[in-house]
Amino acid sequence: MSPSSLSSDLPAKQAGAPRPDLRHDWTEAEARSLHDLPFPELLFRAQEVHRQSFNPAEIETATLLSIKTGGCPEDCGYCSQSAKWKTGVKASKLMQIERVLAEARRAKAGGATRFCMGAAWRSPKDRDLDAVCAMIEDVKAMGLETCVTLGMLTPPQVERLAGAGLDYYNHNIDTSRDFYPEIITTRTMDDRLETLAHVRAGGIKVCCGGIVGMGESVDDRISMLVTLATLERHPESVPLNMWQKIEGTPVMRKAEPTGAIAFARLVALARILMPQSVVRLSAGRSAMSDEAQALCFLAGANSIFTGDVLLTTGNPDRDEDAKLLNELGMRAMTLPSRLRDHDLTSLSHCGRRRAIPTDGFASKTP
Ligand code: SAM
Ligand code: DTB
Ligand code: SF4
Repeated sequence: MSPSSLSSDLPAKQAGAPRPDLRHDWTEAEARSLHDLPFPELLFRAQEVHRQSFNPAEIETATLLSIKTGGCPEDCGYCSQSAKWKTGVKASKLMQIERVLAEARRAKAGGATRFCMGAAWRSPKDRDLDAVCAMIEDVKAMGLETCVTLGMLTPPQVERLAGAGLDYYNHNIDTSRDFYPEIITTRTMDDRLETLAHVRAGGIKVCCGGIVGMGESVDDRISMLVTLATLERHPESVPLNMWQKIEGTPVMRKAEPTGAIAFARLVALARILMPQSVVRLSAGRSAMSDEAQALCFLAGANSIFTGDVLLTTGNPDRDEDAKLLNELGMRAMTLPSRLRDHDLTSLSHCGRRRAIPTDGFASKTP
């Protein structure tokens, strides 16, 4: 299939049954041999795989909002929001829905197709979930895809989020199984995998990736990707974050900067191991040159966060991103029309139902 024959609604296909030709039995040795290929060969293979499922000129754009910042009881050694570290991040309460909706409108006006809401919780309380479900319903009603990241979930909590019409749940495994205890001690990799299984069983699409540059080895990075690629179903979305330096965190003492080529190798590997997943060049773009970002797109990354903040740290502003995409002759993906016809009229909210406008949906190329 030629790239030009691919339509811009390809990610929508991932909601369907998994393709029988997707592999879920990758070994770390195989992944290491791919990773270590001569760079041009690795990129060539990743590009071949990329073109089978995606238009390489298109990039998905999502905007993040921290709806509950700081004061988190977990001890993730990389995070500005853990109450255990003195990072200067002030703890705040759950944001009022009106403010969240105003930010979602801004994200939509800026061209984002997905709005991701993050909360610094170990796991949400049921009372919190009432408010988050209302946010999901209202953001979805604007014609945006919804994603939340709230920490660990029980099956009934997943059911409530699914009932609110949630599209994606972000829950990262962050690193390899071996390196995990060096970064986080208040939960295990298996706790993470358990929530992911609940999310999957509840019919919500999975967004799961990790962080690079926390002092882990290349084998740890590869092992993290193999963990994702050997799940029963690959995550629909795989965010790869370059660690954003946070003064006051334990990772600050062990972090090593990751070069653009090393990062692009990882992107290419993710693309080859999980051909139909959207691979997001997630946190860390502020510290990357245009050329480094372009290299990641060539390696198969096809999603970015837009908007000048992530959760607590910076991101390139929309104008910069627009200029980069324009210079590369690339464009932002538009939402599949399927969403207009189906999801927006079939929401079964946490008890609320309303007429949902389907106008104002024009795609916007930054
Ligand atoms: N508390 C929830 C959780 O841990 O799943 C949601 C919020 S948490 C901030 C979401 C993800 O952000 C983490 O799993 C981690 O992968 C990423 N993250 C946090 N701090 C980061 C940093 N300094 N640099 C890069 N990624 C980071
Ligand atoms: C993901 O993988 N990266 C996002 C999102 N999922 C929630 C978060 C990045 C956070 C970067 C550090 C900060 O802004 O605090
Ligand atoms: Fe809390 Fe999530 Fe940060 Fe860990 S990554 S400290 S769980 S907000």
